[in-house]
Amino acid sequence: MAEHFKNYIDGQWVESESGKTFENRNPANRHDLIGVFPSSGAKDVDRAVSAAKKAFSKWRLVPAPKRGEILYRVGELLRKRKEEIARIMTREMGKILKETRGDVQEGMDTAFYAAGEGRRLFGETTPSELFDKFAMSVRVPVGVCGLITPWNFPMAIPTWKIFPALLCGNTLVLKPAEDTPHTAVKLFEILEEAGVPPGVVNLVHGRGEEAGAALVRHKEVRLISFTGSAAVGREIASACGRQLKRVSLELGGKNGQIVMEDADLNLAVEGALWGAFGTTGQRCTATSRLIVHRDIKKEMTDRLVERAEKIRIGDGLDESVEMGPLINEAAREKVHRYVQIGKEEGARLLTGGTIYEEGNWIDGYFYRPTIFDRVSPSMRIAQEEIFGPVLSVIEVKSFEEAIEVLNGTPYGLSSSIYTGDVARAFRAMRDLEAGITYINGPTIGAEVHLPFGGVKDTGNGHREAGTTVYDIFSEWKAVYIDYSGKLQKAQIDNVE
Ligand code: UN1
Repeated sequence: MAEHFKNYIDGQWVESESGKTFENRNPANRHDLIGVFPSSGAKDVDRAVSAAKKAFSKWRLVPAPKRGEILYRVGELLRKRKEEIARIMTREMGKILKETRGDVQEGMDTAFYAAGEGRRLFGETTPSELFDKFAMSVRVPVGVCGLITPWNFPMAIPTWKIFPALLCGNTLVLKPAEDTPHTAVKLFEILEEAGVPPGVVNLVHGRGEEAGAALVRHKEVRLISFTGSAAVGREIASACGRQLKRVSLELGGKNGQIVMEDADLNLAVEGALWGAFGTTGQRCTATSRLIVHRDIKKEMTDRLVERAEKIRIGDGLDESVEMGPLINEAAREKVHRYVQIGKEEGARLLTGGTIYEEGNWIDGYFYRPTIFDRVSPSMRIAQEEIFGPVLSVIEVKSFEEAIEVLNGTPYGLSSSIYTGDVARAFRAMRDLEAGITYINGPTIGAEVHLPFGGVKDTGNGHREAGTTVYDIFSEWKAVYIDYSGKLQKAQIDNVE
């Protein structure tokens, strides 16, 4: 019998109102049933939002340093259960253990950062223009937040949203991706154990079209934070726009790595392999374009192909495996469809491009690391997010052309340049249209104390992580204290 999981509402583990469920299976072996989860609808969301609303009246008054102490305990519990959760995560979404351990680590880092922020959460004081008057700005919570998260970082991304939301005094409802509900359950067990009061955090499982949409529509939800595809992001943004609801979006990428002729090629090869094939290419920061100077293109692609063909594919729970499966059948079909598109567009397939069904691996969604050469910047495989292990190599003749090609997509999340020339590094830092630029490093691997997000179609101008995420989850309030004992009129009494 498969284990049966529940929603977490108002401090209780509860069934969905309808009793409908969905299955969660291991992408490395579809016969491995992990559990059955509630397929929630509008009624469940309403229950969770009511609980969050009720809890808000008390939680917003808890001193921020105290809220921070609870988050510190959350970080400690994550540390204690890191290995257990990493294994659960690998089984549920496929990426290798090293990476799922990193995912839990990212959650811990975010917890400890938020805990420290409890004793900062700074506002500003500034002189008033009038005598005997004091002026300052303070942060206040937004209210009930709706958080909708993807499956590729099932721990890190929920924590990027949950911890700052809580620290700022908000209460929330999380709707995690249907592919990774088990990791979310583990996180909520920890939140409960750490002492987050009932109703402050609520977990509702289900499909985006049902539970997610109900959360976006709900009148009492004051903020939506979503990480996922640009198509869904647009829908959410327009629904929130009509309701004048605060919305923070972190959407797709088509990230490029530039390699100039003066680069350290060993470094550039290592970086491209990790950026393109780490997490089976399923990061929004993944390197999907390699923009290479023509003088070194042959050597670079020869080395990449040789290395890509040696990548050990398989179940991520096996420590010797270097690349796990794609998340599900639909994802694999999408990747394979893009490979056909690439061929039809006239790109040359250097390696991969096929489903991997060797030995024990016929029951998972495996795909070979794939490299296309002779890709022109306007081809669909160079423009659209594939979200899989597919790298498109684009040859350029100059630094200026490299920058232009890198900037020539609708997205702008991460970017990278490998060069030995400090002037080029600084120019790239200035001219690349992206929220993140790496010099001599791959496009993946952002750290939690720096702003994370992108320009153009990658989002709507917000930045998660760093200090900037606290601007998403708090409202600014300006406060004036007049101790002159008389009515003073700004802009009028201070004019000579
Ligand atoms: C994502 O792919 O949605 O920078 C997040 C990175 C990770 C986070 C990726 N720390 O690659």
